[in-house]
Amino acid sequence: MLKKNPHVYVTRLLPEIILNRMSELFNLEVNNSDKQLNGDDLKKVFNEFDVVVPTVTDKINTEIIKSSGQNLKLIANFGNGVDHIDIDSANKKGIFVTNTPGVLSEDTADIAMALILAVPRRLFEGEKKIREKNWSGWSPNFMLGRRIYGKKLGIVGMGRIGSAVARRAKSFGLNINYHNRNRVAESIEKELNATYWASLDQMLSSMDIISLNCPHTPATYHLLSPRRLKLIKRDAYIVNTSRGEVLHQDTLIELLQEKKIMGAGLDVFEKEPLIDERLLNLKNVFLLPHMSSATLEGRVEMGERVIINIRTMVDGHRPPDRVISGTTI
Ligand code: 8YV
Repeated sequence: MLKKNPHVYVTRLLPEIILNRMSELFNLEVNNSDKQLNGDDLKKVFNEFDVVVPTVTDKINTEIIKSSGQNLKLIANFGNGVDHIDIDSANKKGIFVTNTPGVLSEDTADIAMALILAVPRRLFEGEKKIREKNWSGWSPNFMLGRRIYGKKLGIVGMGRIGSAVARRAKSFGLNINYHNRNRVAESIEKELNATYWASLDQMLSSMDIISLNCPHTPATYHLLSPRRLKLIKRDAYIVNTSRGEVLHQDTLIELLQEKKIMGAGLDVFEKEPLIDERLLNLKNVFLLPHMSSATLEGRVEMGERVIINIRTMVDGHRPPDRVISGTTI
């Protein structure tokens, strides 16, 4: 149970409308510098406050959880993925963890779809030619990409975001395939005309485009391992809007360099915000700075979910978006 006017700490600047609402409802403190907090800062915050609202940039490991004081009851994450939070340690200490599911699925799926279109059609290379004043005019063999229509798309992780990608991709004439922990309902398979692959290996080796849409959990860390990445067809593309850790980045880079995978669209990376220099030198990759859920509407809705989770707990109920432990795909 949380006290009526909980002392809430928000680790990054959120949309103003959300911070204003929060300050009406709670005894609020915000990291107005908007700079990522270091371990010591986090320990201090965890020790002092009743509720902490972190984001993906806060690494909340066992040590941080251990430093939490008697008052800390809730880690109300601003974001869907919770791989930066040691949920088991939190739960053991009786601290609830919540996230903001659902509200960023469509925005994330838009960017996944944009990458699915942009990489095979070489949009970024074309734009670069113009910007660099390097375009000498049309010719039949200029900037040839690969057709999207009719290609096989393999979705790894058919949750909310994966299904939203599938709906978009279907309308672009892609053939939908998926691998997931559980097979989705028959009605959804029918609606999406989707084929389920129990074997991820088999799916990977047959697809033209692969989209990663599963959460990062211990079970999905390097799910696309070096061995699995090598199963992918030479003329296939990979799009990742989930987490960098879901694929073995080093191997992906090597395969791209050796032209054993045709191209990649990456919105997430291992060790963000560091970008491996080798990626910058590759022509066949399109890189985005973890922005797939970055819409004003999405951020406001994420903030609203955070408020609902805190308020529900203040009212003595279980917060609706409680996360018990990392799930697998
Ligand atoms: C968010 C994300 O922007 O919600 C997620 O899991 O990856 C992002 O799109 C970020 O998590 C905010 O904390």
